Amino acid sequence: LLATNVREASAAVKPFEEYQKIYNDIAEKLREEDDHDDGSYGPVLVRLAWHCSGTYDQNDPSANKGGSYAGTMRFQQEQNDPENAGLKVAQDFLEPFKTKYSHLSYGDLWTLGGVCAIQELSGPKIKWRPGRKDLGLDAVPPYHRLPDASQETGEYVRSVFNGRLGFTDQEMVCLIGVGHALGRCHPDASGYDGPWTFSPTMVTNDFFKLLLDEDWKIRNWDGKKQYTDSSTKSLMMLPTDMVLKKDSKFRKYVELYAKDEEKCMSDFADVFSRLLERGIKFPDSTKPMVFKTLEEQGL
Ligand code: ZEM
Repeated sequence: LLATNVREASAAVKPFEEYQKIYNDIAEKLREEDDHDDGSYGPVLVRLAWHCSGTYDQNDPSANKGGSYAGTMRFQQEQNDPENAGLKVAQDFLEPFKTKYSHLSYGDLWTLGGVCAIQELSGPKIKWRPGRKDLGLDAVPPYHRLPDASQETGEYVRSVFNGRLGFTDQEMVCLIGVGHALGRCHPDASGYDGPWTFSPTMVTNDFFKLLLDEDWKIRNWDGKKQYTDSSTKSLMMLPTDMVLKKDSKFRKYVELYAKDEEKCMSDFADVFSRLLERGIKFPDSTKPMVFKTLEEQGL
């Protein structure tokens, strides 16, 4: 018997080679289209994978329990969640692969897009499984499940990442810090502005180093409250990011990941993979897949 907060993935999936082909298509498009932001659509693809998964609530047995399974961000209703502003770009980027590989569900497409982006931006290998199914409008999760960046307490961050998503302190620190090594904030999307690191198209542990080493001051501007580094004034931290430095239980993991990049990357690979599978039960016949990068294939 399945718990009511879990959905069963389809066992009727394609062989590994088919998904490696889709991975390669996405990776090649990422390489070819470098006209976005800092030169890559990769970061926004990672954010799409996170936002379609991060709506999961382990306590919710209703039809609209969220998570990546149901591909409901294809509905206007979910796109209109203010937290999802700016993600249409990523959906549009991936849409041609839905047309080309019509057997692929949106949940599988968007999570695979995130896996591909992380690996192609020199991140670790992320295990991935297919079998999510598109569900209807009644599966759209309610708003306010995705975290609100203006909150500045550990209690709030834990209410999302532990209360709803079931992650430990260490796992949430790892997810947030590696996620925010990538990309930037857009005034016309979230209202925040700027990148977290000097290499926003590379998966690194730089977020942790910068958070500890730099002197972060509230930015003096007429936008939302955010922090800026005193030395270059070109980087940013969100209020929720600063919690990782201020809360002593979080901070010890920030220190660990700042010092040990290898541990940081292997923990991230594991926890990001589990994030993409929250609320889904996969049949034993579906083995986790690990894709080769374009570079490894000499492509
Ligand atoms: Zn983010 N994130 N995020 N995040 N995120 C933004 C951008 C990106 C929070 C948040 O409010 C914001 C995780 C956790 C949390 C990425 C990945 C991951 C932006 C800027 C905001 C405001 C959006 C914009 O303006 O376009 C909060 C409050 C979080 C937890 C407390 C986790 C976990 C992530 C992945 C593992 C990425 C890659 C971006 C950059 C997107 C881009 O377009 O460049």
